[in-house]
Amino acid sequence: MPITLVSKGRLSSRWKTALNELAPDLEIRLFQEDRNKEEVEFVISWNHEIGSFDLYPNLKVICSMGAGVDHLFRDKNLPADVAIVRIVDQELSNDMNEFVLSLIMSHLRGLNNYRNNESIHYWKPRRYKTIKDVRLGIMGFGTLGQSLAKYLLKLDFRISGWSNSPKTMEQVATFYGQEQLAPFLSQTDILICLLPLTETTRGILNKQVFDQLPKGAFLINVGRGGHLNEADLVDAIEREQLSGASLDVFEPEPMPEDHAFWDHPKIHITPHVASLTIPKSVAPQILENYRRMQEGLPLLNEVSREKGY
Ligand code: NDP
Ligand code: OXD
Repeated sequence: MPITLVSKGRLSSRWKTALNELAPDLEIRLFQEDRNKEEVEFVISWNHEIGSFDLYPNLKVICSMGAGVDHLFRDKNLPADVAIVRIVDQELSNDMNEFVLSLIMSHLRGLNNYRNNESIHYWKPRRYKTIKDVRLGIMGFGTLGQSLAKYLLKLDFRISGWSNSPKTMEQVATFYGQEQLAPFLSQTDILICLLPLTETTRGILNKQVFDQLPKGAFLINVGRGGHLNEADLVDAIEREQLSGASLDVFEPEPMPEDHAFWDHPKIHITPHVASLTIPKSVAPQILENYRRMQEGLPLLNEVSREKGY
């Protein structure tokens, strides 16, 4: 039975190669060339055209090409009895850890500011902060959030995490639920968003949240663009409630060329590159799920439809 890649924007050929290296006899199709869709029970997808899955009458599993599944839940017609699985991968966590560390250090040492000064040939040394001067708050203390905390603890950062349900991690102050959001925020100098985008978390990075952070706090958003209320961010920076932000994710992506953030001196932009799934690294878990589907076994990394992540 074939697997079909239903993807806009992720290089299908790399996925096909990675899967066929481990399973040379498995037929991997591309959506555009898939003539016999009734033969397909398992698809791998990223940013599909809404309605694409309606064409697969025998679909059993949709596998996200990434950790996030909000791109799938955009589709209000997802077949009801189809299981949704996502990527959980050490390489993905490692890359996220390194990326967030570089954003934190860039903020502490004022590198974005020097980049702005460089463009106008302006020599202006400033005081900088170090690791011991700040407290990090990781919003979304799941696979990536916890991995990040463990990584940063080794560098002696002070860390707290906020999630839906209670968590414990040595040397980390953990908070959960709406009631513990305020105490979490009040002791966070650098807020790192690693939440999934759901109906509950959409727009969560807003004035109310910013105003509960200590004055001059910094925002790092590597979750999703839909988490951020953009006008509230600009306003919080203007009021100096926030000292700035590093944003990796946007809604929509790509961010439009005329978007005001491009020229904002205190907003640092990267084009959704915090951590990119490496097909070769995740091919084994995808093939394992394909086998489990065929044998009617429980799937790995299955997403809750109810929670939306
Ligand atoms: P997980 O599902 O493992 O973790 C999500 C965490 O968010 C959990 O701790 C969960 O709580 C918490 N959470 C969810 N909803 C709420 C809520 N309403 N209130 C409080 N906490 C909540 O996901 P991952 O860590 O694997 O990935 C997180 C996100 O990172 C992805 O969904 C994606 O958007 C983003 N991402 C971005 C990348 C990039 O390149 N920029 C790359 C990869 C991922 P609980 O544990 O209690 O359920
Ligand atoms: C992901 C992403 O969710 O790339 O994996 O953002």
